[in-house]
Formats: sequence, structure tokens, C-alpha cells
Amino acid sequence: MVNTIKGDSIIHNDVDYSGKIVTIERFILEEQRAHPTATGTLTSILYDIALAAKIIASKTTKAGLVEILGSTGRKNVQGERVQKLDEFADSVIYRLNDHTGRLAVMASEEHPDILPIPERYPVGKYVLLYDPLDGSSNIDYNVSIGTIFAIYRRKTQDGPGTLEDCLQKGDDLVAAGYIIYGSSTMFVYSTGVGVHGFTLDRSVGEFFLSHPDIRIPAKAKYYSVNQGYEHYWSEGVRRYTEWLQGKNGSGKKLSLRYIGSLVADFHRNLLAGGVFYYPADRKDPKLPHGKLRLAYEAAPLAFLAEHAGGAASDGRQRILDIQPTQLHQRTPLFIGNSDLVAKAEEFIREYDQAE
Ligand code: AHM
Ligand code: MG
Repeated sequence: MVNTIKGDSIIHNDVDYSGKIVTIERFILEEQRAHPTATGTLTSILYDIALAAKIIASKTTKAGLVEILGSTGRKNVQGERVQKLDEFADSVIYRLNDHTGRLAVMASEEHPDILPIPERYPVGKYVLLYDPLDGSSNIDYNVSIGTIFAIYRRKTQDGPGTLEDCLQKGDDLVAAGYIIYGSSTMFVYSTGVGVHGFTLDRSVGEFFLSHPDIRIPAKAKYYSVNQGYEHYWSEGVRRYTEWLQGKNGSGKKLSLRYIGSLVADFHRNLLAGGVFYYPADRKDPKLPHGKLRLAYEAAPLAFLAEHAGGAASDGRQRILDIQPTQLHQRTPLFIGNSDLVAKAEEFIREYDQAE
């Protein structure tokens, strides 16, 4: 490791960090200063999530090691196998946020009910919903996984936060983001003013601004869907897919990329341009409305997509307009470049109206 400091220029591990070195802390603080009425509470929640991300990242890189590999043998609320790393990520996020007096209530994809703040701690004005480790079925195969989070202002006035505080439309989001544990760890978030990405430098344990003001490129490269489920799709989704493939003279000819890890699929399309979709799934009668969860997956990513110039829909309406009625509600999801999402709605309107 080589560290050279000459005047303002810092060379670290042969990387030149000359000029403005923007850590995630500095960036979030500068964003806060732009809002004179801000109290700093949201800033602190974002720091706490960034810290959770570093702790989770340090474990995900050891996922091949015996002590955390494999299943705990228990099932989560969705009836899926819970792996140890999910539980670890879940508890790190909860424990870093339960005592700060910033949150009124939390909810996690891993728990059937809301997660109250313990009585011994003060309650705050924000609500945190999170999917601690999305794509966890990929852990055993060394494929990228991610954390997704959504922050709302509480709706109730005081006392412990309630279910009502957690059931808010995506349009009411104050901030949302994700962490991708991939070939590098990145933290990507928005408070409604642009979408910004930070890359973790493991050697110093800090996130540095690497992708300021991300915009989805106008020319899309990829479509991402589990094509193996094609036989379960509606006519509209099938024809839409053909359109993306350039059949029937659409002129599109997008490449297919599907990791099966939502954060990784979304992240790639955000940077390269494209559309990800997980339509209503008919193979499993328990999942008539798709697999993905509105509160923990679709809404926060929809918020990011829109603030990066893209769009997100359930095929008929904007994801951010959907009023959730249940904590673990599922939704079909079409997310990415606006024109591609609009086209999905068009096909669904034309062919799937009767459903
Ligand atoms: P999870 O929250 O249990 O990890 O499930 C969600 C994941 C997403 O990351 C991904 O987009 C999807 O499931 C993949 O599902 P499939 O294997 O059916 O294609
Ligand atoms: Mg998930």
C-alpha cells in the first residue's frame, strides 16, 4: 500500500485522489446544507445505513467460508429458506437504527410484522423499510447481492410508529437507495435530488463518490427478465418481449442480461440503459401479482429510476402511485428507460385488458 501526500494531492494504492475528495459523509452533509431547514436526522440515518453496508460488505466477501455458509433451516415470512447472511444483514441494520431516536418504526422483508423501536429508546420521525439481502438465493454461487432501503416520514403524530406509518405510497419517499455487493461494493441513493453512487474503498473503509448524478442512458442496451418463465406470461408480456428482441420490425434488438439478483440487474440497467421486468407470475397461485415486494423492492427502486430519468410501472400504473394495503404486498414490476416502460404498458393495455 502506497500513500503519498503532496499538497492537495493524495495518491493511495496508485490511485490519484487529487482535487476534491468526496466521501459519502461529506456528500450527504453538503446535501443537507442545501436545505437550511434540515435538522440532520435524515443525514444521520443515511450514515447509519452506510455503516451497516460496510459491515455487511465485510461479511459477504467471506460468504464462502464455512461458518456462515448454508441455511439456518428456518423459513421467512415468504416461506423461503433463510440463509445466515440474510439474518446477519437484517440484524445489523436493525441494531444500528433501533436506539438512535431517529426512527418511529422499521419493517424488514425478513419479518412478518413491523419492527417496533424498543420501549427503552426514544422514537423519532422517520420510518425505515428494508430488504436486508436481496437475491440471497445467489449467495451460494458467489453472485452479486444487495440491500435495498426506503425512508419515509412517519404519518402518525407521536407514540410508537404503526403499520400505517409503513404503508405509504412510493411518492411519499424521502430517500431510497441500495447497496450492491459485487466486484466492488457500491452505495447508490437519492433524496429526490439526483441519484448518486459511491464505491467502497475497502482498504480505508470509506465510500467515495464515484458516480455523481446518474442518468439512465437514452439508448438502452439490455432487457432483463427470467425468460425461463415465458410460458407463464400473458399475451401482452410475450409480445412486449418480442418487441424488445426486434421481432416484427420493432428495430430494437436489445441484448438479454438476467442475473436473478434484482439490485444487480437494476444497477447494470441504470448505468447501461435497459428495462428489467418481473411480470405477474401465474405458475404459483400464491403469487398472482408477481414475486417482488412493493415496499421493499419495487417502490425504492422506482424512486431511483425516476430520479435518474427513467420510469417504473406495474404494467398498468406508476409504481410510486400504488397505495400499499399490506406490508408484504407483491407487484409486477417494469423498470428502466421511460420509453421501454411505456411500451410495456402499451402492450399490456392492448392485449391483457380482459385479465
Ligand atoms: P429475494 O428477496 O428472496 O432474494 O427474491 C427476490 C429476487 C430478486 O433479487 C430477483 O430479481 C428475483 O428474486 C429473481 O427471481 P427468479 O429466480 O424467479 O427469476
Ligand atoms: Mg428481496
